[in-house]
Amino acid sequence: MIKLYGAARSRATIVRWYLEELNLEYEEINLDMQAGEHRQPAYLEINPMGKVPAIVDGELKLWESGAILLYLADKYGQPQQTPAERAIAAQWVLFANATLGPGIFIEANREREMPKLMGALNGILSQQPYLTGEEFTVADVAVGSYLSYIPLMLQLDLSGYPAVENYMKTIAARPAFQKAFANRG
Ligand SMILES: N[C@@H](CCC(=O)N[C@@H](CS)C(=O)NCC(=O)O)C(=O)O
Repeated sequence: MIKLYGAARSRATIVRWYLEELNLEYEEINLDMQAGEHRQPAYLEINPMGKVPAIVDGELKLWESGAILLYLADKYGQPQQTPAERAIAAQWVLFANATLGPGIFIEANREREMPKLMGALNGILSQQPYLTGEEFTVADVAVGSYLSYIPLMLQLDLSGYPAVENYMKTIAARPAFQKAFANRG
């Protein structure tokens, strides 16, 4: 069974959401970060960077939430993906972690980045229900997670991005999302 290493209110929620979407069985190990469990040798064997989330799936130890999402998509998600489809998934996962997250959650970037990024997302989501088209995919877990962290962590007015707000409501209604976010500790 897949083991998910996380901690309360951590990015483990992103991985938990996708594990739930894929209906996979998994065991969750919650590290006490206040007590420094993520810096203990036993966990550094799994992630030498001492950060969560990480998974263990058989022989594989894997860390970085984006890499974990892409692995799960590849192994357990939509089958027979073309190189182009896999690249589009990677594009959105990298966008979420490297561009959207820092653009919104690092205060010094927000004023400059938020209108561009949220405006573009609003344009895309005005045309189609999900980021890659008609189907919910791993791209929606990656980007949707960061969008869903906005009302949980920041007080930002998103009313200028109505298609993004609708999208956030749609994904938050998914049972897998509700289970994952309810268990975020
Ligand atoms: N880019 C990494 C970020 C991981 C990360 O920063 N995790 C935080 C919790 S959300 C953490 O483990 N912090 C503990 C520390 O840095 O000591 C990912 O997406 O997995």
